[in-house]
Amino acid sequence: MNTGGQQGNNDRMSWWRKARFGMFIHWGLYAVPAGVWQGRHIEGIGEWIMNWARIPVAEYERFARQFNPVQYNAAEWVQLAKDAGMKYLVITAKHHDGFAMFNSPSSDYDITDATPYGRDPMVDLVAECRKAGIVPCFYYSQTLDWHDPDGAGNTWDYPDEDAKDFEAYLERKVIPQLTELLTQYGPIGLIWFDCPGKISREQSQRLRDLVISLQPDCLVSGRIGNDIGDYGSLRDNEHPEGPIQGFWETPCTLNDTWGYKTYDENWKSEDDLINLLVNCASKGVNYLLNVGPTAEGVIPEPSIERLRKVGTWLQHNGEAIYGSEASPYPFDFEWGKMTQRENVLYLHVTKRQCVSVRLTGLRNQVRSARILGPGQTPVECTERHDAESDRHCIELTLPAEASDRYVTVVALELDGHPDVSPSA
Ligand code: FHN
Repeated sequence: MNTGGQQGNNDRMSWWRKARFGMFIHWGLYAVPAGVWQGRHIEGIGEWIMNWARIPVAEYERFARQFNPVQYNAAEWVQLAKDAGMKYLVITAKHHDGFAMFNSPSSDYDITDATPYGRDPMVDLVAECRKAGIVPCFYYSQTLDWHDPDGAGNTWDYPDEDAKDFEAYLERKVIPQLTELLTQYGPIGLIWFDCPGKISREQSQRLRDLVISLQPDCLVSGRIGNDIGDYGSLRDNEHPEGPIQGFWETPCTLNDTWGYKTYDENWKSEDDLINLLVNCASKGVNYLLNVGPTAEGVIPEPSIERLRKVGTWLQHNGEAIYGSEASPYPFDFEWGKMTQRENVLYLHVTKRQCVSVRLTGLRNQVRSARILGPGQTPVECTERHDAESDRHCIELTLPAEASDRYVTVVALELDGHPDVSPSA
């Protein structure tokens, strides 16, 4: 697990904690080859194609001349995030290939100078996010930069790693570009740094200080390095199995790549996605789910279909996710998982066809039990003393006709803050 730091406090982290679900967007020049180089399918995540195929800088730069996302429509992307029930959006402003997907006055290797498109897509994206109430955020690769001779990672054009002046790269490229990102678009929710690698503690600290000096409320992801992020990042596609203290997020893919590949059709089902979201929420972890648009600016249809279904589920069940906290129990149940908010416990029944839910160890009185969704169907709840375990036991019988196709959520309203004796 990446630790990444826990510098954030409850005030600073408030919007992020409540959000629980965000959209990640990996969009860059790598969407032009889209997983294919010189007629070969290149294995691995698509945004790494320059590295996997050892594409020389001069050849990779040519993708910029082909990058013309005439179908890009910021309003549609943001509407999709909204339909999916996502509350923040993190887009790659610069990934490891070093190309700035925004207007970067300090560099010519950016979308406005180097592509036929010639415009800054971030202007509209941020504006649409604001209209929709979604927090706009930027991803920025601070250490790996395969374009810059002093950035880390490009050993095919610039093999002598020892000759690289990483400090000069930070001063020449990273600091000016972060300044641009934090001064050109108004308030930004967070900078999603990634792959810290060799960055020193002092250098990470300098980047953090820069972000906060420009925008005091802007968060910094744990992958800034040296444990000085506001929150921790789990590994890619890592799903928490047990309780985890502090502020955490897990970045996840919909298929097996972040950046678009024409031939990656290994899509997770909407059922999987809803279950993964529920699992994250039950451990108090944010779920950052990726889409990889094409070079024309289109989000692949299988992503759209799935995200809309997750959003429909959230329309009925969002009360159990947004602003929720981790389950007070340190384990999952045979019927599913739990979240809590104020004096309500949310029982997420992930096991299909489960009609009977049993919960022991709850010391509160239950005021009401209802299934979230249309009708808010009341649920019969019986309380008794379980002689075998010598514990208080609640049993709920779920009416089959009110069950959700994916995950049925029962809201148990209690007489106070949940008080449990959490032994299995
Ligand atoms: O190398 C990157 C990768 O391309 C992608 O951006 C992911 C997203 O979490 N982060 C790095 C690998 O962990």
